[in-house]
Amino acid sequence: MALDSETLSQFLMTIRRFVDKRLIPAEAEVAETDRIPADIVTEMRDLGLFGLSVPEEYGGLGLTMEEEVLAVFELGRAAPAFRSMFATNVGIGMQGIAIDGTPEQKAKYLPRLASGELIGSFALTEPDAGSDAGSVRTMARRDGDTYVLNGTKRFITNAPHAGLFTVMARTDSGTKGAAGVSAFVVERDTPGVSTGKPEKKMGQQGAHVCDVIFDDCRLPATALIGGIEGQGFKTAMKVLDKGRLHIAAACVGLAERILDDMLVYAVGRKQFGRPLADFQLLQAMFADSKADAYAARCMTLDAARKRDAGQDVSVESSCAKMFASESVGRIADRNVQVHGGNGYIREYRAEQLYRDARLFRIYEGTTQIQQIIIAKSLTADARVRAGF
Ligand code: COS
Repeated sequence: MALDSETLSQFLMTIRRFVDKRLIPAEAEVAETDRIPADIVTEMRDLGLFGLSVPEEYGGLGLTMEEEVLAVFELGRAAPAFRSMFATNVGIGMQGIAIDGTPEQKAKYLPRLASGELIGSFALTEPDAGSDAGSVRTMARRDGDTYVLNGTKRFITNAPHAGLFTVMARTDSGTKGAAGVSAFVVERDTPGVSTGKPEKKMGQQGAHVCDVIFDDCRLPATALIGGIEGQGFKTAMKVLDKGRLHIAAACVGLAERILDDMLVYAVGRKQFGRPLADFQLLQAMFADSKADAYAARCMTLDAARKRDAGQDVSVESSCAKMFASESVGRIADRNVQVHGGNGYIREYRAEQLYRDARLFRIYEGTTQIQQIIIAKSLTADARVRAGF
């Protein structure tokens, strides 16, 4: 349910204060220790961040997509590792259940995901199935009232902390591609589930990814999301349609933060006897960055409103994710440039945010996958219009 405007603006102000007073000051420590302090995680839980989009009847805040992106514009201003802590619960780690789960699955898991007591992870990618998500090899073999799961999932965000996985696995070995894939909820303590060593990454220290291995892991038949086989790929795509809007919003928040950092540095730092901000070559970078961030904000909000209105936003979601992630990459790069030599030095945040932003163009679908989704839809419509 949509919040009234005063409650919404108070909520957004509370998040902004939390980001400015708690998250941004802790960035250096998190980057250094690769760990988000426990008291910050507790504060995130108290603010309801783990349940932003979980329906109110299941204990979440029940935000609309528009409200969620407004909240994530604020949260995205801090280094992305903080958002990652709760974002799999808000997004891909929970949405499979929220969108396609049975009433029993929703009642069993959503309240604990909303409170942050349970961390949810989305397990789609495999060593040989990244962009080609329909080619997953993890098998779920039906055996009486159970399924037996075998396979390895790769780069699973928050897997080291997860208590629950949404797992896409093949239930029909005879059907190649998307149609043979089903989605399951798998509890961490199920015998046969294990996780690998957290990967050493280029950026986003404090957010953890690792392999998840299923070795003769026996699940009750009730673990099949929605209770219908062969729907798992579609569930994953619906989850990603929403997830990509969330990522676009995170990119907008970070883009606006980096532009602020760039400007503050440029008005303070002098060269040739004048502040950097006086130089027109740098002013062009500020202007391009503002236009990039503003366009990404408008596109993300528009797509979110369309989703709230019940429209299919697969194309808009891909446009927003592609544009916002590419634009935050450009802005992060300009920020390093404006900082000059200091931009390459750890003490300044410019180099960290540059590395952190790089992932946005890759996960939840690379820029090239977004291009394919957009172009496929456009050409299909054109064929219909042109009668081909
Ligand atoms: N919502 C609902 N259903 C969808 C859908 C969506 N957004 N997108 C596709 N589908 C359906 C299609 O309608 C089709 O259904 P039918 O077989 O009933 O016609 C089915 O799913 C297969 O779709 P398609 O043929 O388009 O699948 P492809 O194998 O060609 O894959 C891409 C399409 C490339 C878009 C998909 O594999 C993808 O998104 N890959 C990237 C995965 C990704 O983001 N990975 C990151 C890891 S997750 S953090």
